[in-house]
Amino acid sequence: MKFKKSNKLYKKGLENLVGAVNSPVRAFSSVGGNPLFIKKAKGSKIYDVDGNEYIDLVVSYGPMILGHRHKSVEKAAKKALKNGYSFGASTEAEIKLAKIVCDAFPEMDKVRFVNSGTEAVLSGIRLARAFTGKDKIIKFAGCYHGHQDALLVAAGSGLATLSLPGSKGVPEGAVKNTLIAEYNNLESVKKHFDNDENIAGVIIEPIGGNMGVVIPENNFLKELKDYLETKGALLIADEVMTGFRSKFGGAQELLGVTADITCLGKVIGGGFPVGAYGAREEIMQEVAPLGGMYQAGTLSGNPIAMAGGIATLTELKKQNPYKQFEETGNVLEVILSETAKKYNLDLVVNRFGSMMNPFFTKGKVTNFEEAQLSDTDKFAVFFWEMIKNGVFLPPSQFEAWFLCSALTDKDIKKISEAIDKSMLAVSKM
Ligand code: KE4
Repeated sequence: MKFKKSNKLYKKGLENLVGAVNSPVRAFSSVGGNPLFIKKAKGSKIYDVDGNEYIDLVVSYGPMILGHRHKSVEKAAKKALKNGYSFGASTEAEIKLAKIVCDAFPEMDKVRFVNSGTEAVLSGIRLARAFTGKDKIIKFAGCYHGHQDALLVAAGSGLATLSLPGSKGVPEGAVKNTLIAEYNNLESVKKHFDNDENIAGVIIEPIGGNMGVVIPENNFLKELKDYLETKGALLIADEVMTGFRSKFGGAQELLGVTADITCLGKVIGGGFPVGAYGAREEIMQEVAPLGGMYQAGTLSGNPIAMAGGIATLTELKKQNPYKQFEETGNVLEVILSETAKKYNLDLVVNRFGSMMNPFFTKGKVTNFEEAQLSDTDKFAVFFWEMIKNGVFLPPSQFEAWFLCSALTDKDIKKISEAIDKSMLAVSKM
C-alpha cells in the first residue's frame, strides 16, 4: 500500500490546520505515522486519496450505521437541498425527527436539536442544574462527553490518548463543580454525596466508548439511578455514541435503566451535524423559550441535517439490523479472541452489540484505570497491519470499533484474514 498522496496532503495541511486535522484523534498521534486522507466512501468501504480501499470499522465514529451514502439518505438530502439550506426559522422536518426520536425513548416527551454531541451534553448538564437548582456534576473517569470546559477532566477520548490530565485553557473555576467517580463503582459516587448535597446529577456513557469499550457490570446503572432518586439528583445518559447503535432507541433500555435526561448525536444525523437532548415534560419545560434555561443555535434543526436524520432513522427502523449486529459482533469477537490465543497474545475484547474494542491486556477491563494498562505499542503495530490489510480502525486503543449494516460476509472474511496477519505481526514484536 502506498500513502504518497496522504503524506503530501498531510504536509500541506500542516500549513493552515493544526496538526493537519480538525479533530485530534484523526492525527493518528497514538499509533504513530501520518494520518490518512480520505477521498470517498460507499457502503462498507472507504477509500483514501491514494486509492487504497478499506473496510470501514470507524464509520465516522458511529454516524454511518447504514454504511456510506445509503441511497435513501442521499435521496432525502438531495431533495432537501432543492428547498434551501438554512432559514433561521422552524421547518416540518424538525417536528418529524423530534417525533421519531421521542417515540424511541419511552421517558422522552420533548427534545431540542443542536449541532453536535458536545452541544447536546453542554445543554443537558445546564438543564440538570436548572431543574434541580444544584451546581455540581459527577462524571466518570474515562468517559468523554465532548470538549466543554467543565467535563475536560480525566476525559477518556482524545485526552486519554494524548494522556493529558484535563486540558490547557480550562480555568480552575470551570471545573470546580465537576466531581469524578470510577465507572462500575457506585461507592465512588456515594462518597461525593456524603460530602456534598449540592449535586445536580451524574452524567454517564451507558456503555463506555471512549476508553475503549467498557460495559456496566451487573446492575450498576439501575443501582446508580435508584440511589440518585434518593438524593434528588438526575441521571444524565450521554447516548451520543450508543443512541440507536444497539437498539432502535437507547442502550439505557437494554440495561434496564431510564435516564432523566438523554443526550444524543452521531446516528441521529446519519453523518450530518445533529445533536439533541431530551427529557420528560416537567424537565424540558425549563428550556427557553418556555423556561429560564437559555440555549440557542443558528443552525440547530438545519433542514438538510434533519432530512439526513429522518432518512437514517427511518431506514434503520426498517432494516432493524440489531440481531445481525449481535451475530456479526460475536463472530468478530470470537475471531479476535481465538487469533490472540493462537499467537499467545494477551487480549481482552469488550463488546456491546455493534460497538466493540480489543485491549492488548489481560484480566478484565471494567474502568479507565484497567483500560490504561493496555499495551498501546502493541495496538499501534496491530493498527497499521490492519490498515495494510485493508481494514480501517479508529487510530487509538481508547476508541470503539463500529459495525454498519452494509458489512458483507466477504468483508468479515477479509477482516478475519487481516486480524490473523496483524496478530502475527504483533506476536513478532
Ligand atoms: P461531538 O461534539 O464530537 O459530536 O460529540 C462529543 C461526544 C459526546 N459524547 C460521547 C459519548 C462521544 O463519544 C462524543 C464524541 N466521540 C468522539 C469519539 N470518541 C468523536 C470523535 C472525535 O472526537 O473526533
